[in-house]
Amino acid sequence: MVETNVGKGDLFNLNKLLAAVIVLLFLCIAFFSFLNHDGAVLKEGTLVIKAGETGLGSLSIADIRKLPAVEKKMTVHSGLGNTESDFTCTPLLAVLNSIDQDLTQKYKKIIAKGIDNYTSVIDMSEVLQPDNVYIAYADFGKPLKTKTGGEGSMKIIICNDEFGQRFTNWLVSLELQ
Ligand SMILES: Nc1nc2c(c(=O)[nH]1)N[C@H]1C(S)=C(S)[C@@H](COP(=O)(O)O)O[C@H]1N2
Ligand SMILES: [Mo]
Repeated sequence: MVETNVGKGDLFNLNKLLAAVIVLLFLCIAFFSFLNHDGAVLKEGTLVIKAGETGLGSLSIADIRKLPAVEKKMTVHSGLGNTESDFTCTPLLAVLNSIDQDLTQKYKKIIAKGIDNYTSVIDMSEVLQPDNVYIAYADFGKPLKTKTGGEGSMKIIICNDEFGQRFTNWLVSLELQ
């Protein structure tokens, strides 16, 4: 009699444990699909421009190629040494103006983000300086490589930054603040 009661109690606890594990698994699935949803929207070769959660526009490299192009030869001093570059790029100001001429007045700074979630902050005053902030899409005439080595990526270059830390590679989004 006593043994049967103990057995029932164990079974009840096992069911409770099982239910808890299943609920936990569901929560994990919900959490990761939420993360994945956000990641799926951002992909290399497309630049999403937003203000907070509001999307202002989305531009492909083809869209950016239609804007006035500038060739920028430069030497970037990074941790690995000096790298010679000959970027094909377009001023970030032209990119913002192609969406809405008022953006530079409405917002104070820009958070640039790479596919690896690397972020750098650019002040709007820097964007308004002539010959300073560009979006590059080719180097020595060749499309920039994606993080995974594919073709077609974008990069922020800031001419007044001597060391390329804020040169956001694999650019996927600009958040205006
Ligand atoms: N997306 C992304 N951009 C980045 C980084 C990074 O880790 N991720 N590192 C920065 C740093 S610290 C440096 S020195 C330069 C290196 O430039 P390179 O990788 O183009 O040579 O990239 C900058 N841009
Ligand atoms: Mo660096």
